[in-house]
Amino acid sequence: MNQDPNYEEAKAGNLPLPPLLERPQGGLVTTATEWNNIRRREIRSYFVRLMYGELPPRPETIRFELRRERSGALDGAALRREVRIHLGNRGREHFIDALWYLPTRNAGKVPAIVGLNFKGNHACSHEPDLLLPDPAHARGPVAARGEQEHRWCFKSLVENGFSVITAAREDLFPDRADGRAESVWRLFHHEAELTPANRDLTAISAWSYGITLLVDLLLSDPAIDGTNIWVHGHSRLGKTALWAAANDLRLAGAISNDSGCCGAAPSRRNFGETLETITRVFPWWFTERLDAYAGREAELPFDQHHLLALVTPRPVLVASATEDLWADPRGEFLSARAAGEVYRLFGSNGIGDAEFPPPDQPVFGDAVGYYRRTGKHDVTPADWEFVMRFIRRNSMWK
Ligand code: GTR
Repeated sequence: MNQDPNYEEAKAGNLPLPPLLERPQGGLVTTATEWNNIRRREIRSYFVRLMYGELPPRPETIRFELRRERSGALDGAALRREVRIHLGNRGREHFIDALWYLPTRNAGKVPAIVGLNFKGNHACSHEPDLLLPDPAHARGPVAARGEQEHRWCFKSLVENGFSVITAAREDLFPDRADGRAESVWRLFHHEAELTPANRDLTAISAWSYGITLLVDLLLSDPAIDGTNIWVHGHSRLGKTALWAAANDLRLAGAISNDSGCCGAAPSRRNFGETLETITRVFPWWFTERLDAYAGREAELPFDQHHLLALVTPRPVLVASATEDLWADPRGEFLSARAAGEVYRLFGSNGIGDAEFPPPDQPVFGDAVGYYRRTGKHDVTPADWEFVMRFIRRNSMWK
């Protein structure tokens, strides 16, 4: 194996996506209740076993420490909080630092967007007074302030009435093969169990757990509309956003941006990144059992449209970028369309039988959306415009 990636549609393979509603031992799921009670659990357990593992359990204690609060942040648009989430379990401790903005002007409860970031909270905004990462968590070079500000657009989001909250992936699981030893998993396991070989304790589940902790924090403030908390994630954190939404039913919906292989893109298509590459390069993201399916994708009892379907009946938006062929934009679209079969059990039409759309022309269907932004693998202000439009269309909040 270890071949060059394929970028030719004609060679992507025409494997059918496996059925969503047909049970392995036979029998079709035909109602939303059967989906929720039977098939949803079955599919979630496949993903646990073969791809992401379980999320860590609840710790014995969770405490929120407000380290700093500033009104008038972002040129007066936001109330900004920097909160440390302290977790305790069996005498062990771990913390996660959250950066949280609330709109200054709001009437009533506000919707919220929750998502992890790649390079630290201080890298998501140029504000000079943001706390820098704690040295205990900052391993390797610390990113420059505001280095990834364009990926967040905090000001535009709060001006549009959203609260936004983020934390760094590294606080949950340092993103490397030996990151497990310093990850949130150490609250629940002895050092000897936190080796690179113990792949049931995955980074993607640790990151998803971070999302659930940020939801806990959001819900501690009555200004947040608890029925309107949306998870967003880019790339590996887009895979994370989908897995978080599959597990945390408090999330109102999910937005996966360029999530690609093991995110929204079907494993069965040979286009861009494959299971062979991803399991070889990023083994700590997944359970070891996934490795065996490299080159044998058709034997997986699910594909990634099953992951999107785990978000039902809540809305899901799948976003690609025209130059991000590694993430297989057309495959991401096909998953989004296929997931519609389950949304229809809930009375939503998904994106119906829409065709792969031209760049920058979203298909915002009924509870499922897809678009392909012009440009590279990234999150841009144009992405956030699409995201806000999708959320407005698909929530009670306008
Ligand atoms: C790539 C990886 C992708 C995606 C990306 C990212 O190297 O192959 O699956 O996760 O990283 O997170 O930016």
